[in-house]
Amino acid sequence: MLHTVPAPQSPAQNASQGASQGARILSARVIVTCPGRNFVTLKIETDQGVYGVGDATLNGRELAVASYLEDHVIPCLIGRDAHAIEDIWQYLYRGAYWRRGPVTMTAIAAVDMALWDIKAKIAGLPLYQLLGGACREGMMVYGHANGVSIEETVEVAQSYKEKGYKAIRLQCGVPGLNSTYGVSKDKMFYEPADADLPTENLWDTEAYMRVVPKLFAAAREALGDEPHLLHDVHHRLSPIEAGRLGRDLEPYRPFWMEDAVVAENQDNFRLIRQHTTTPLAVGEIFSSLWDCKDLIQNQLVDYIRATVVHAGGVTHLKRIAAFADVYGVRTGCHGATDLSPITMSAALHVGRSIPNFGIQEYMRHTEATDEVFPHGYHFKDGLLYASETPGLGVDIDEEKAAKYPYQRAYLPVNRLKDGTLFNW
Ligand code: GCO
Ligand code: MG
Repeated sequence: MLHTVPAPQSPAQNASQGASQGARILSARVIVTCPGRNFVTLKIETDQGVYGVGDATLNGRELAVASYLEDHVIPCLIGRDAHAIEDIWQYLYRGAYWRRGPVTMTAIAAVDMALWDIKAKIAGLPLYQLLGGACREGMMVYGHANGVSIEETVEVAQSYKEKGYKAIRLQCGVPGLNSTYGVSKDKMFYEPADADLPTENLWDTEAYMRVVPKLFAAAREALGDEPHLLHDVHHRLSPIEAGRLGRDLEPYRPFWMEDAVVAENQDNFRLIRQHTTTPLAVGEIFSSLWDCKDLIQNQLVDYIRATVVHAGGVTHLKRIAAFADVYGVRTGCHGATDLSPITMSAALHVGRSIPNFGIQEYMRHTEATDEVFPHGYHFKDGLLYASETPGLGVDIDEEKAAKYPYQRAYLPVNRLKDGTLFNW
């Protein structure tokens, strides 16, 4: 849907349109494309001919965000000053009355990214320069090694090490389970949203807890002391089980244990902390600072994984990072394939400009995705480098995008052997 009708002027709106030169929002469009997986993109055009792009992808719930943007956000944007990023953020957050939540915050994030893209293009600077400038050159990333068996996973991890990766995430199959989170047929392009309706997986905590320490022992033995080794529990343990797993992994000095438990109850992490010195990472499904405020200020986690697209954009992620810095918590932004190259680009500009950058997740996108989203960031010797072109340094090729229509796809669900629905 193309919205071009100017919104009525309110006094507040007039105020926010005051000082800056030009760049009013003329129109905004949502583009849905599926070059191997679904991506939702917001493109905002200004009366200066400059446009910006923002990622609005929420895996398995893509069209909800598209509708939120088209039906409820875009009509409020037309005619506004594209430079008034903070005011527009507040307008969409406070002004909606219904705050937070993944759909709302993803939509706000898309607007925010697109506006930062516009501002930086108009300034003629790569975005990180507007965010305070470079704190470092490249951002350390971690790649994903996975395999059905321990041996296969370690072999893949070796190949990541040879490609120059300084940090590698390890996930292997669990004996007795046909499939599990993090293990894919395609070693390079892991894609969990694999079916038209949710696939049903089985889960077995005891078998899982037996295999992971063995995986880490084998990997440390084969890879040596240097590479950082990471693991994602994907929300599947109780706090006391997580404490045990963390302790079992300590001899192999993991970089982090991610999403060890569900995080709705932030006190869960207090219990884990009492039992292990394995560093903890959390936050890929968090939508705002309010989801991690207690975890950060009580120093219950070491890395915060909230990212640009699902946590309110560049503006809000900067706020989360600044808050985390006060407590010595570093960033480790989510970077799975369901986050489009627009998010990756934005995350790298944020990462480059903050003092407490920790690590960035990096899963390669397919060739078709890279063609739909041409971008200037690149990988070298285990680090990702942000684009140096003005703006975010990423675009959407709409002709190519149009070749890949939306295909419904869901993430799997998990059940225990007795049929109980469990966390996936
Ligand atoms: C990760 C994540 C992903 C998520 C996926 C869901 O650490 O990369 O856990 O693999 O499962 O992003 O959409
Ligand atoms: Mg994860």
